[in-house]
Amino acid sequence: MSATPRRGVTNDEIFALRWDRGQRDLIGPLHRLYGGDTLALMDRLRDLLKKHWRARPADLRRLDLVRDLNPDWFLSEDMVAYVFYIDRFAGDLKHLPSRIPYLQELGVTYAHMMPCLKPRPGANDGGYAVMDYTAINPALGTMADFQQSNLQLRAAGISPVIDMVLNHTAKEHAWAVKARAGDPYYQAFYRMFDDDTLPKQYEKTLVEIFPDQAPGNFTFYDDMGKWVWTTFNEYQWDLNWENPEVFLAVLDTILFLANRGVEVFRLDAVAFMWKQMGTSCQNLPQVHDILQALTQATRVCAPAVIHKAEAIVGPQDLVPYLGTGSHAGRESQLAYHNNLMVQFWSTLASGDSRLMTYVLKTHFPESFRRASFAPYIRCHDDIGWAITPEDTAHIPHMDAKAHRDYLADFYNGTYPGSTARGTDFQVNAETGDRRTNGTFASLAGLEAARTPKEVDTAIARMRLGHALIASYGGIPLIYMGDEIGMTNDYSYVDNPDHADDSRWIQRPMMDWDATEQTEGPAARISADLRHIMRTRKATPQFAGTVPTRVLDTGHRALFVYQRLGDDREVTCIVNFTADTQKLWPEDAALRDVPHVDLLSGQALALSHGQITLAPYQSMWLRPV
Ligand code: OTU
Repeated sequence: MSATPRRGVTNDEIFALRWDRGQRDLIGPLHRLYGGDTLALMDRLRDLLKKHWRARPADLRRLDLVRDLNPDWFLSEDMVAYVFYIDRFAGDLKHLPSRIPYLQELGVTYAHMMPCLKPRPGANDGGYAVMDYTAINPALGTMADFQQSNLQLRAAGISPVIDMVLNHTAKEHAWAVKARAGDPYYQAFYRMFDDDTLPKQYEKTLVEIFPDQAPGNFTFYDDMGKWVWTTFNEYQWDLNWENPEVFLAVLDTILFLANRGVEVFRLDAVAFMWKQMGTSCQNLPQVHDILQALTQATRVCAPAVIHKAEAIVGPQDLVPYLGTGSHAGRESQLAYHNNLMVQFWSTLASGDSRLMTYVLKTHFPESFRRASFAPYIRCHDDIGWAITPEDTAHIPHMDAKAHRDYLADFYNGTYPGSTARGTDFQVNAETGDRRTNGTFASLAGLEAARTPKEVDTAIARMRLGHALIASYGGIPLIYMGDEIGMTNDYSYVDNPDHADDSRWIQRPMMDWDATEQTEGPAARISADLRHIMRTRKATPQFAGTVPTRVLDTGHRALFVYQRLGDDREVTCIVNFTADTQKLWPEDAALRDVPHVDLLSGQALALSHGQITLAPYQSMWLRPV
C-alpha cells in the first residue's frame, strides 16, 4: 500500500508538470538566441509563467486540460474560420455576441477579430500600430466587454482569435516613449543608431515593404538624434528581439491576453523579427527559435492556446514556420498558406495549372507534425505575387517576371478580356514589382459582370475558391463579406487616415441587408459556401491530420489532390477553366470502385470512360 496521502493534484503541481514537459523545448532556443546565463533567464521565464498561471481563470484552466488531452483539436475537419473587423462587422464588442448566430450558421468555430488592441491615434495601419497591448481599442469597447464577448464566443463553440503585433510597436507605446526620452533600458527594446552608417549598410540587402507610402527601412528622429529601424510605416518601430527583455515583455502581454479568453494569436509579420547584416533580414533561423520559445512557453501556462504565424513569403521560406527539422511539432501550430492563395489566382487567370501543381507538389510536405496551414483566398492585405524564377524555370516558356506582370495586369482589369476589378498596390519604381488589391468577388469578375452568364461565371469561380480552401487541409479562413460576394469599397479615399492605402478597398462595412436576400448573387454565393462547409465538416478526410498529396496528372486545366485518409481517400479535382474538361480516372489515381462526388452528392458517372467536369467545377470523389 502506498503511503501517499489520498489527495488530488494541486494547481501548482499541474504547473510544475507542464514546466517539466516544456523545459527541454525552451532551453535550446533560448540558449541559441540569448546565450549567456540561460538558466537565469529560465528562472525569470518560469516566474513569469507561474504568475500568469496563478491568475488564469478556472474555466480557462479547464479548457487547458481538455486540450492537453486533445491536442489535435484545431486540426479537426469541424474547424472553419471567419476573419472580420469588429467595427465593420458588428459595430463594437457589446454588439458582437448578437452576431454569433450568423457565425454559427456559417459553421464558424474560429473568429479572427482583426487588430483590436489600443492603436495609436490617427493613421495606425489598420490597427497594426499598437500603443497599449493591455487595453482594447476604446472605439470597440473595454477589456471587460472583450472578456464578456470572448466568453460568449467560447460558449458557442467559437475560439476567439486576435492579432499580436510583435515585430513592432507604435512609436506612442510606453516603451517607445521612454526610449525616445532617453531611457537606455527601453532604447534597447528597439533598434536605434546614432548615425546612418549601419542603416545604409543594412539597406543594401533589405527590400522595401511599403515603397509608396513609407520608403526605406529607417527613420531619423531629430529630437533624439537617432535613427530607428522602421520596416513598415514611420510610426511602427521594430522591436529588438536580440534583447531577452523584449521576449519576456511580449510574452507577458500574450499571457495577459490569453487569460482574458484569447485562444489563438495571429503573430504578425514574424518573418522580420530578426536582423542580420548582409541578409534580407527575413526568415532568419532565429525567427524559428523565437516562435518555438513563444509557443512552448505559452503551452506551459496556457495549453489551450495556439499560435498562427503570419509569414507571407515564398514556399521554401514558408514551410519552416510549421516546424521542420528539430522544430517539428514545436513551432507555431498554424501558418497562412499564401502560396496556395497566389497559385489559385494565377491558375484562375491563366487556366493553366502546371505552375500550381509544380509549386505545391515540390515545395510542401504532405503533412506536418501537430501543425497545419490556414488556407485562404482573400484577406485584408494585398496579394503579393510570390512567383520565383526557380519555379517558373520548370514550366516551358514561362518567365517569372512576365507572369507576375501578367497577373498584376489581369487583376487590375487592363489585360484584354479580363473581368477582374482590382488595383495596383505599392508599385516599386526600381524593380517594377506590383502587388494587387481587391475583394474576392471583384477579382473574380462579379463587379464587372453585366450578363447573367458573367454573373454565373463569377459565382462559379468563388465556389471553386471556397471549395479549395475547405478541402486542401488546415483551417479555411473565410474573409468577411466574401460569403456574400461583397465588391470593392471605393469610399476609403474619403477617410484621410485610409486614403493613401488602397488595401482598404477590400475592407468594407458588412452588408447585412445582402445577408437577408433569398435570391441574387449574395444568396447564391452564401448558399454555396454553407454547403461547402457543411460537406467539409462531414468529411473526416479533411482533417488537418490527414496528408494532402498533389497529383501531377499532366492535364493543364485541372488541379488534382488527394486527402489520404485511413481507409478511404478523397480525390479532389478542380477545373480552373471556363470549358468542360475530361480526365481518365487512372490519371487521377482513382481506384476501380464506385465513387461518389461529395459536393454534388451524385455517384460518379463516367462518360466514354472519362470523368467530365463542367466549367469551374470541383469534385470531391470518395469510394462509396
Ligand atoms: C502584416 O502584413 C499585416 O497583415 C499588415 O496589415 C500590416 O500592415 C503589416 O504586417 C505591418 O504590421 O507586409 O503587406 O511577409 O508581408 O507581415 C503586408 C510578411 C505585410 C508581410 C506581412 C505584412
